[in-house]
Amino acid sequence: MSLLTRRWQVAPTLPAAADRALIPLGPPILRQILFNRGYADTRQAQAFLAGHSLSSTDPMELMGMREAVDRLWRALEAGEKIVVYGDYDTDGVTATALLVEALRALGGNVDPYIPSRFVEGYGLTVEALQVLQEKHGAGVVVTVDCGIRSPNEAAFARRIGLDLIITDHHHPGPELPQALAAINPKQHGDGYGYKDLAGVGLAYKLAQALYDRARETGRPADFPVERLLDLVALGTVADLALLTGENRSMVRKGLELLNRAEREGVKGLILTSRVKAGGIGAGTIGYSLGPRLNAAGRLDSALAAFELLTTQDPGEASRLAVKLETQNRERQDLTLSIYKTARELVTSSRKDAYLLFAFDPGFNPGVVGLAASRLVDEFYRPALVATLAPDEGGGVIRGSARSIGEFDITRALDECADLLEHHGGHKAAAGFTVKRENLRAFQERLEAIARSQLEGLDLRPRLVIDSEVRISSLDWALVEHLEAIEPCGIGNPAPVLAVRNAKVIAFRSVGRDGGHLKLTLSDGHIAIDAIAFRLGAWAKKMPQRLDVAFNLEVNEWNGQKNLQLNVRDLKEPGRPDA
Ligand SMILES: [Mn+2]
Repeated sequence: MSLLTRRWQVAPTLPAAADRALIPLGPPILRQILFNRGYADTRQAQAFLAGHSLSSTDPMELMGMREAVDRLWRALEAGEKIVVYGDYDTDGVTATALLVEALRALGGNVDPYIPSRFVEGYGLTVEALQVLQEKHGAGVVVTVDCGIRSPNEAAFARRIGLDLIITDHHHPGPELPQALAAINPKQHGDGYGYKDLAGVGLAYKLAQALYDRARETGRPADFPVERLLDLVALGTVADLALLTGENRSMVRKGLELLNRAEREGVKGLILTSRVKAGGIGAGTIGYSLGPRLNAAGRLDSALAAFELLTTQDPGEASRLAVKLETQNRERQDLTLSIYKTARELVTSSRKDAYLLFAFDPGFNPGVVGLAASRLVDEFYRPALVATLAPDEGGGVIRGSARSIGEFDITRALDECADLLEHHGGHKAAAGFTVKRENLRAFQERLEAIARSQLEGLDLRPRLVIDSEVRISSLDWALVEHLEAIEPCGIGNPAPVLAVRNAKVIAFRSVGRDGGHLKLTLSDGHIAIDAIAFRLGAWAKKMPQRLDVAFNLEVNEWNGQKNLQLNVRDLKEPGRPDA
């Protein structure tokens, strides 16, 4: 059970005018949720519900796209070797698979290259670029999900006469790489209307532009580019990109493809992870499919995940899916043990820390980010977990950082750039390498930055409640309306509803060690079942009435479907929300 109490924050009631505008779209609870998500007028709300993107999605509006397409087109026509240079996480692997498939379908001579987390680490290296030119005979290298912070490597490529095209969605650093083309909607001067594409989404934009060129030149490919959206859904959700705008529309289409499971690798994953085909949502990717695709790169080589996604051989697909399943179990065990050690390190040092920092030379570099995430979940502080970089001869420390909404970790690392070898990432997640002799100074400066920004703030996780409701309003029609909000995840959370002062008519703790709780709640007329994960301790001192925050769900059991509250938090009535 979490040590933290949550702050309940009930969303402000929508103004009457906004409510009137949204009346045609559904019942009051849905209208309130649309308003909470920022869709205040009919047109925006309709586009959201339909999964349409309101901004232009023309790939040519991305800066650098024309140069990239011109160069790749020349390579395609000449049969020149193209290498797609990816990353070892799910976003990077799906992006690599997507672009390799797209270029191959256009008749391209393409090799994938995914660096090893253990040998090379993240991103471009001059050694790899040299090998790609000399051994693979590459004339063009296209990066996906990496490269925007590699000005030195881009300069090297230029020196050896290797054309480099960068596609990356990470925040650019102060110096942009002088590549043949750099595509990144977050770079200064880019006018593309949607900024939150994942690496795989950006790879898709490049594929789209290439297919548009193919159509214009009368060289049609043998399959529609939309068929690659299953990969976009996997990478976008696994990378924790916002599920808004264009990402939302691509993920929705991608989920349809995933549920049809035409790709052999997806069939394999569905079997080994015991996911239900037809029932795959964003949550299924986040909790089941994404971690399995990630596991290969965390423990060994991400190429296994790439091959799983691109193979057309059912036998190979099931062999690789079994391999990923085994690696995922191993990854879970490793994460737990590193998390426990890191937890001891951070709790033994200081109790009032604004930032958690755990370094141990024995940590496995593949899972330090996952351990950092668990520390953030438990303590609600930015957390860094670091280990010795295995490839750097013992003098360099490599780590992962995860953060909270109140603290932009990549900006904080920028302020420590003079002490770091490499760093980069997003507001909420980043990576870094630091020389051993700079470790202490780095840690101290980072702690000072965290203190200056976080001191005095009420640092507790918030639970935003979309709407207070009555038990009598929880019916099947509402479930159907709420389905239109899917896919839910980052930037579009699953709707949280709350009932006040519900009568507890039955309860018992369930699960191993009684960690969970089953409840039956009532408003005096209607009863409804609830499941409360990790809240089993309430069974020891259950009040007669409860305030309950929950997601409304359908529970399927023994062929029976029932409405169920999936409890997010419990509170005694009358206690303040925050
Ligand atoms: Mn990414």
